[in-house]
Amino acid sequence: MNIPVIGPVWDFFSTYILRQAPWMIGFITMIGYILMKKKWYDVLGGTLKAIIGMLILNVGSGGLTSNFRPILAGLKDRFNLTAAVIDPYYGQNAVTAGVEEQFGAAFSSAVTLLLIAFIVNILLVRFNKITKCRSLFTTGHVQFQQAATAYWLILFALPGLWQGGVKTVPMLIIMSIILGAYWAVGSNLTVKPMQELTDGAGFAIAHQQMFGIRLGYILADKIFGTNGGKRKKEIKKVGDLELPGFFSIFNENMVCTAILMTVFFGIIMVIIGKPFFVAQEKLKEADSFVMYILNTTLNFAVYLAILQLGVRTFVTELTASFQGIADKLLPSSVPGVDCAVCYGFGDANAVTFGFLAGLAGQLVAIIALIIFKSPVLIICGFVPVFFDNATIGLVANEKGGLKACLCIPFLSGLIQVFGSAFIAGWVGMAQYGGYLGMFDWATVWPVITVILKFLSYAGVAVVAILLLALPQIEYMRDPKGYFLITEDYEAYKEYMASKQTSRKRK
Ligand code: ASC
Repeated sequence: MNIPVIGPVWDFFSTYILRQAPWMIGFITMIGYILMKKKWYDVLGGTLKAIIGMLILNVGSGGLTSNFRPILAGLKDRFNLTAAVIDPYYGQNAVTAGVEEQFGAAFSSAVTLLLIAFIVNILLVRFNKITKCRSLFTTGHVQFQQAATAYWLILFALPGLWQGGVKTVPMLIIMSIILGAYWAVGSNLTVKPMQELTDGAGFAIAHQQMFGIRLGYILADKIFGTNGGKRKKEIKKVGDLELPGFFSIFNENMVCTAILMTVFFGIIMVIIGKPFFVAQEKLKEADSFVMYILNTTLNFAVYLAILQLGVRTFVTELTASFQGIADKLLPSSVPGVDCAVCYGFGDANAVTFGFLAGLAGQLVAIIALIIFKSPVLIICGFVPVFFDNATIGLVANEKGGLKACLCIPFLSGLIQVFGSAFIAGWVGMAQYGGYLGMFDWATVWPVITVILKFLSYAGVAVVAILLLALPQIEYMRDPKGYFLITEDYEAYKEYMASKQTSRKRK
């Protein structure tokens, strides 16, 4: 769809701002501070800090991904598997190749879809007295990946939308409603877990495992925690572990990460074998493989530390300035940010434990697919296995302690593989070598696709109603605390404490 009025300005905005998280975060910070009528030099300083912080975070998360993605994908070559890699970037390539081949047209609508769905998200937050949505998506690179995958899934389910042109308006409107509602509702689900984890830092998660975060939060509390204060129980979190003797070195996050990653990735790299890495020109035949493994695996702790520095640099700027937006434009709302932002909070080791438990779950699921001769094979991609499970583990640890931090990401790892195998096989994306594979895209989106496939256009209404009902249900369960938690977290805590005391008295 051409938007003649906005034209080149929009092109510039979508390419360089909306889809580039650092600039989007900087843009929002700038608007927020301007609305707060800050002095121009404060606006400039705050905006720069936000952009730089996010760029630092990107160095960390990009470094993790580029170092460890080839290793996991290497398992595929080592065992000669024809498998789809679950990873947002492999998924993106699969969509691009698939749309071209299946529909004979270059795929270009994801950006337009992204824009309209983003407007749906803004409107849902703007009218949150009615919709109860409190969080705005700001992670453009993720939105772009999701727009591409949603495009395929919806087109697969509703082929009638395709009328010989990639740019039909009804198609984009239907897609935007579903995607925009998913963004608003999904990130809204993370408001409570994040406010509790960060003691009211004032952000939600706008990423690819938002339902996973809430599910992990609920399960951790119900199974391993106090069940909303109903059960008397002391929660032993990862950070409470007091390890004796040699094990005490694991209390230090960097050391813990370094040792665990060296063991786990070391084993995987030895299984893959030196020739693979030589062929990839990562090292020369004459170089020491042991030192190469150590250099690679120790870098995990390095990138994690960089990532956390990035979070510390930008988070306060973003959330302080967002107050301006919440006061003037989007009442009672918080910014939805990259999942990695929460790694600056909670027990640092929970990130590592969650990841490893998720990896174990994924490996078990992959072996099951091989044993049961599944027609679709999946291979772990680094982004889902790390970023989903570290995040879910961190939240689970907060509510349910160490056991929750290990069991729930393990379960999530199983679900990521089985859910992705099902959906990628069914819609035909597996044959193009990849699928997005993040938690919500292995659970919520397969369900949405099934509903749309079997109910057709009525399914669009069903999906929209089901999604939009979620914030309403959460609101009805606690009308008083619902907006207070974003508006004034200290007051919210007092309110919760008084609720607990009055419950005990009864
Ligand atoms: C994703 C994706 C990334 C990472 C990053 C995590 O889903 O596409 O590049 O997660 O956002 O910080």
